[in-house]
Amino acid sequence: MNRATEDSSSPSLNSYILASLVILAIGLTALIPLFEAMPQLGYRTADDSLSSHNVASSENGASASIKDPTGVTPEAAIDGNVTDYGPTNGAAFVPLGKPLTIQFAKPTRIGVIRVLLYDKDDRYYRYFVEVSTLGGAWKRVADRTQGEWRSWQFINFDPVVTRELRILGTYGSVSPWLHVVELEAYDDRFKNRVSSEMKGQ
Ligand SMILES: [Ca+2]
Repeated sequence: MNRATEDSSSPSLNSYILASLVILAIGLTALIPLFEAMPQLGYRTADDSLSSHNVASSENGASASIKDPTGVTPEAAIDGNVTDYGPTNGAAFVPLGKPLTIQFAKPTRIGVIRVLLYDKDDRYYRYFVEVSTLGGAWKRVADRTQGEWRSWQFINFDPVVTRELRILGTYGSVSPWLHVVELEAYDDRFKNRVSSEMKGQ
């Protein structure tokens, strides 16, 4: 049986090993773009905690602001801390009628928002939440300007791609402030997970 080799000699075991290594190297090189694309495809290899998917957290590059000189500590609403707070600390203090605005690191698809309003007493709030559309207008995704809204808020809506959202208090039963201990935003893929992890809170 004739087999072609570079020097016309018979193929040896070494040439088979070399050929196998070359094929393996080509195969691995072809897979690199796939591995690089995995984060964009939503695959996570290490941290799959719910908070790692919260695009409104400072840890994930979001920023918070209150465009009013009386509003203070907007960053407390996106710091991931939902346990250390009191009547004068641990929340964004937002005057009624003024928005707390949260900007994401980049335009992102969201369909679920979870908010913790100050809940160390029986007070309640009224508020609404809006997201900016890519055209620049604001779209209201939650209108809670009626009723009594306390503690953890679960907001679910048709998903939108947005870079920015805002929450604005319209009423506070104790004082003219909206106290936002934390606000989180997720892709609607996490709706069930966000909802189930609220139990017991
Ligand atoms: Ca917080």
